Amino acid sequence: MDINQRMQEIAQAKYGQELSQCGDEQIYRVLLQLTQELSQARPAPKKERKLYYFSAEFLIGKLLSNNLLALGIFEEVSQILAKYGRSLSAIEDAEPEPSLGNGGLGRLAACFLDSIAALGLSGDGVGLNYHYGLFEQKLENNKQNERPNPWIEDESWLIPTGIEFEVAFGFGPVKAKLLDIAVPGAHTDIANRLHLFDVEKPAPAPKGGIDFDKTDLPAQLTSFLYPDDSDDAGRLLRVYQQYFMVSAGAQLVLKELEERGFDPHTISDHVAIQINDTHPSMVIPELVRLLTQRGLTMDEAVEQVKRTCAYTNHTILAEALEKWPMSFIEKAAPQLVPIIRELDKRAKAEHSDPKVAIIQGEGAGEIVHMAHLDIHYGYSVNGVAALHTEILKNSELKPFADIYPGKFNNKTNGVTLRRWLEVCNPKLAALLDECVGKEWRTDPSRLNRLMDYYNDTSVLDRMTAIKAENKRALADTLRREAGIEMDPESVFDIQVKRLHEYKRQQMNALYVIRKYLDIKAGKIPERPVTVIFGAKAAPAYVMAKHIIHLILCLRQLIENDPQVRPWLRVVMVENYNVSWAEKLIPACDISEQISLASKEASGTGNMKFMANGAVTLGTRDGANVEIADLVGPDNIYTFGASSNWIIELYDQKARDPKMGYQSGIYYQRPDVKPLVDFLLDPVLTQYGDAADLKALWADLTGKDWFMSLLDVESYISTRDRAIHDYGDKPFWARKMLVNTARCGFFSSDRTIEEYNKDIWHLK
Ligand code: 26V
Repeated sequence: MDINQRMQEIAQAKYGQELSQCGDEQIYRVLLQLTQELSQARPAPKKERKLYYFSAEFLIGKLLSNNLLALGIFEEVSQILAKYGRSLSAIEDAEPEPSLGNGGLGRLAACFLDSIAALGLSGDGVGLNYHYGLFEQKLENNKQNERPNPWIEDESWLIPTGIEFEVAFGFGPVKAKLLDIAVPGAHTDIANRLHLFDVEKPAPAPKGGIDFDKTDLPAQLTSFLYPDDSDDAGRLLRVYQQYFMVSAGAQLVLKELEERGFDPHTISDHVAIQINDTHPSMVIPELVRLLTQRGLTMDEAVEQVKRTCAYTNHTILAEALEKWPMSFIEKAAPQLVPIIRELDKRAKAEHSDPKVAIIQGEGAGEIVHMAHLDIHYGYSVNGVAALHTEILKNSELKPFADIYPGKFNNKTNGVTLRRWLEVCNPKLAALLDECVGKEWRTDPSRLNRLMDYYNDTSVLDRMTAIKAENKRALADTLRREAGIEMDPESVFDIQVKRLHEYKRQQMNALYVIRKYLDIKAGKIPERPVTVIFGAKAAPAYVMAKHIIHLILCLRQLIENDPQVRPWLRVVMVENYNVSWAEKLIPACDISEQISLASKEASGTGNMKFMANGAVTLGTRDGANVEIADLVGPDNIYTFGASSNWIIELYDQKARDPKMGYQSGIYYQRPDVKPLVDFLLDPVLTQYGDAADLKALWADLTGKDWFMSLLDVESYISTRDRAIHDYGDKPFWARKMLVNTARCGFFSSDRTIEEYNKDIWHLK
């Protein structure tokens, strides 16, 4: 097809004018239509066995560049636009970013769909079409406020299908309308689909904040992603959402199975369902129910489901493992209750250990343990990084690993290097083409050949120059969009991820305090550092909001201090999302991955930073362990207590709650106390809310459940060492080079090949 001609035709038909006369937003819509036409013209792969990736989140990000790349017309379109003096990145500004995910789990699902399609495999996503998605973050008066993020426009990536299913809730039936987003595969000619279910009449956006009537069903079913679940109405709504997704999804699976000409008795030969964390776990009893309706006996249905469903665990945090009161399920989906009881009875008959029961408690206190349902009735259980899987097998899920040793397997996460290198860092991608050949784009293991340039000063200099350009571009964007000034010559030290105590943004803030106090005492750092944060806190997560408050107060304090400002800056980007990540990651020097060892299942930001030549400063946690193995100790900065030691400390504490180590550190370590006490200093509290900062101080000195104070000293000294090393340009450039050279393992294409070989067996 002549792309230029088609673009002109669309512009004429839509706007009655030539492309050259169109504004950026109009050109965006022309390209949206073009991309949709090309994607929809692609066939779905015709295969014997098809995967359905069930997930409550798909953090797909903007799709224009991604899809142009997958369709193989990214370069051509960029050149056509250049002829009119336009750039794709400016045009992409017109595209709203869907926020259909919270963080890592949702973004992983999006990377996986990209890789499944690129590998030509038959695999679709199944999820929900949240209208306001995850909230939009506003930073006001040094605090986070939330607003709805309406992202759906009249013309969007959503394709109406006309397909509808009925979902039977306790209060009555609701129609689930299916909308699709095309997922064209790079380097293939197929397209898969992301299936998003929606209600017929969605509720309008709430005015002002994100409060809404959680009992207004069905209208509110697809309003928000995981609405505040700190109260029962919110938690119950979440169960309704989950059942809506899995019931409609299971019906879609069966409809397509029948259309492909297969008998429901043989579903496990033709379908694999991957359950992404426990949010879609009700698909198990729902599928049993639907199969028995279609003539299978209970035994047959259970057997088929057991061979169809596989479960991925994404966290070991006990508070994040879903356990629903039976009364909630009774209310939302009463027809599932007898099936869950039957599944529980069968599991109990075989395994008497109460720790592995699906239903625990009695009477009104009965709860359903969703992960236990998945493990008994799925054929595979996987963790998302080597260390995480070992912890699942040896501690968190040990009783299950003892019963089903063969089910447990590891699938270390990955990221699509198409979005996270080719699209977001085109200059580095072009250099890689020159050095290792364009083949790395289909075979990321080729990136290892970059090691041949370890001593090539011209390549090292070019990598340094590209990093500098990316840093300037980020500084320009921040100046333009947020009025933030930063010194592109300074070290860009970045921590971007959801705000959670276990990720320890508070420990990063303690480092900032250390440097601030040093500078005030006349101890000038070796070189200027810009400490960049991006993080959303769950609206009801009080301590996380206090940490954001601390960061923002520190920022203002330093901005107002001409003595400190030349050496230390704090920047917090507002509303951190996929688009911000694409700008921040290529500009990063030091990647902060500082979770308390054993707590971060994998991390995927760590992999994106690594690919873009940032050097990791991290604990030996999640996939950091594998990054360290791949790059070697000279090309990563690790610090802090080991995961084994941390697990032992938690065990001790469980045995004897008085075993406090944290407050001990505060009182015993003379270097630590002043950092924490600075939270009470009027020098700081003048910029914010003294009570909030005091609450954070009290938590750090009395509880510090995620042990920031345990690691803070080794963190500070290791970070100082990294910043020192940065001064030796060739020395640092080699570290950058090794990181990019070794990132091929973290391509999600590799991860998906492993899922397919070990779990899905798609042919
Ligand atoms: C959920 C919740 C919900 C309630 C309270 C606290 C809490 C804490 C954590 C979570 C996370 C849920 C699952 C999740 O997003 N896991 C992330 O999955 C990524 C992809 O596998 C992985 O890279 C991250 O390490 C992991 O945190």
